[in-house]
Amino acid sequence: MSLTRFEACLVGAVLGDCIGALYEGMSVVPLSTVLEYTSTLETNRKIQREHGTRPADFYGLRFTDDTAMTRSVAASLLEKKTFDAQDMARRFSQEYFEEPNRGYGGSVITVFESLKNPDLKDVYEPARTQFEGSGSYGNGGAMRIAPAPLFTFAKHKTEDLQDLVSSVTRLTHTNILGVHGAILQALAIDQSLRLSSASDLDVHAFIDSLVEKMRLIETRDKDTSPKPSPAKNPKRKLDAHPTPYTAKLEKMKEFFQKDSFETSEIVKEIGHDISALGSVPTAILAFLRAGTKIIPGLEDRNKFEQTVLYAISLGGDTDTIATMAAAIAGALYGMDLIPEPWQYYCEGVAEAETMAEGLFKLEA
Ligand code: 8NA
Ligand code: MG
Ligand code: MG
Ligand code: MG
Repeated sequence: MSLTRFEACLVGAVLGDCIGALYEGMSVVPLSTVLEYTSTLETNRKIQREHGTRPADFYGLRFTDDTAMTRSVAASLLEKKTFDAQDMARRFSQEYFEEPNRGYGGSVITVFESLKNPDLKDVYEPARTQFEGSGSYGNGGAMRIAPAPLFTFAKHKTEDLQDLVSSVTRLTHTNILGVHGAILQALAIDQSLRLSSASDLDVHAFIDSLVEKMRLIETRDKDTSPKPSPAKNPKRKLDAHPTPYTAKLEKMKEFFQKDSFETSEIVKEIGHDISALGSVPTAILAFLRAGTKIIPGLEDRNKFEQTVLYAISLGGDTDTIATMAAAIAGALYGMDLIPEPWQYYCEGVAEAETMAEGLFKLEA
């Protein structure tokens, strides 16, 4: 295992967030629009290099809540060298109050308010009481989880990954769908780290391995949360399935048996919204599709670039879907496939590299 794959996991996540944030909430995002934007970044960088200046109208891309929270997860794991709920909760809350305008979800900010109270005994309590006790099913747990699989990988403690992810996620998201989404995202990164970057990506093997794990997890943890829950008022047919993540992964296998499938079909069956169930499987699908088929219009782009551009073109919660897809892709491809101009113009890349290096060096 090489450092470059750890770095590309966290750097990729930053780039997916920064670039994806330009389109967040747009239900339709033409691929050509995103491609044109990144081409402009590349041209600007070339001019900047040649003339030593930055075009006057260009200020660079800021990261959002996805990266802000990922950094807190990494910083806490690095400083404590273990999971420390109080420390991580304090970092989430402190980070939010330092920079509240990073585009946080509408409800999670009330958790940060409560976590600010120095007399709070149980840091898990504020999240548990969200949504009449059903907890948030948003993708805010999954979007920040990349440091967790890196941590357990470096420490040779992959058997602890699920518990770690659950503990990190439940600080803000206690709905079982929020927790399972974060676990699925972490498992995908862990699988990606373990693949040989020299051999072809096998979509069916990758999905089957996730299905096997998620089926066990979903049948073990029945959804006992009180209302409201998306299963009670499903947006998509598969959301009401008793093991919905498993069902969506199986559905993806059907998609991949066809030569091509449409974005509208993905949105209808899998989703592209701010729920974990409506975005984590989508991010995995983007990674797998870009990793195995050339996306029409992106013939000149490498697999990492295709992953990010395609993930954003699926629309909806674009920063979060792209950050998750790019973390999985980076963990496989390493830094060689990550364009320098994208790194240059996105905020937080150097810190992501430093944190990845710290995680890589952790010892068992
Ligand atoms: P969250 O926990 O506040 O959840 C996000 C939203 O999901 C909530 O505000 C609710 O509307 C809804 N929700 C979650 N759980 C329930 C429930 N049990 N019952 C009813 N409604 C529920 O925040 P988060 O951290 O999960 O949010 C992450 C997303 O929000 C990311 O995409 C992030 O980038 C951010 N964000 C998204 C958009 C967008 O338009 N897609 C815009 C700004 C910010
Ligand atoms: Mg965001
Ligand atoms: Mg988002
Ligand atoms: Mg380097």
